Amino acid sequence: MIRDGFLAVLVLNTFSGGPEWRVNKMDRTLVIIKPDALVSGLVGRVMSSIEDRGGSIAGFKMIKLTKKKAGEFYKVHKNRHFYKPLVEFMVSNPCFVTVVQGKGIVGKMRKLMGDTNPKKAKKGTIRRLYAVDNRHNIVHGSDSIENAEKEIKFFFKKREMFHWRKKIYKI
Ligand code: IDP
Ligand code: MG
Repeated sequence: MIRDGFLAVLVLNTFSGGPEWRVNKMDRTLVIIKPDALVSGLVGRVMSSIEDRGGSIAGFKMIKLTKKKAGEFYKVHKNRHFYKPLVEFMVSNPCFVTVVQGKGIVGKMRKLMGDTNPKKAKKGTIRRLYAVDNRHNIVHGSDSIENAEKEIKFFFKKREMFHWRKKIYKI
């Protein structure tokens, strides 16, 4: 209930479907917060670091991957020794799929994640800070603009992504 004299500060969301939702054709990427992050209570910290780097959240949902979906997502690695355990890991618990938007965001998110192997990842990166090993490494991030578009489409319908204004709505 909003009363006289009470200042309610709300974030104004405006929703628009269709291809125009992408503000100024801003770059976007797919970040997956993997099941190990959820289990370790790191979801908030990962999200904070994404926002701290200037990433705007355009889509976000919690999902439990099926083996079929995880296997398809990582099909490029089908013949690698780590493929099967990777799929098992990704379906072990829910994860958060996230569309992140911003200038040069694909590279920014890859830099923030760090090397696949946390031992090789630079100081301050998410994987260096939180990952256990090169399988359980907290986050996925698209590795190119082209793959980002494909990966976003793999998880999100247009109506599941949002265009919102960077403006505080005051009553
Ligand atoms: P990336 O996530 O840094 O882009 P990719 O080579 O695309 O790394 O591998 C996809 C995922 O597969 C990694 O994030 C990690 O979870 C897992 N993975 C990659 N290499 C290995 C490995 O040598 N052993 C175990 N798991 C691996
Ligand atoms: Mg990759």
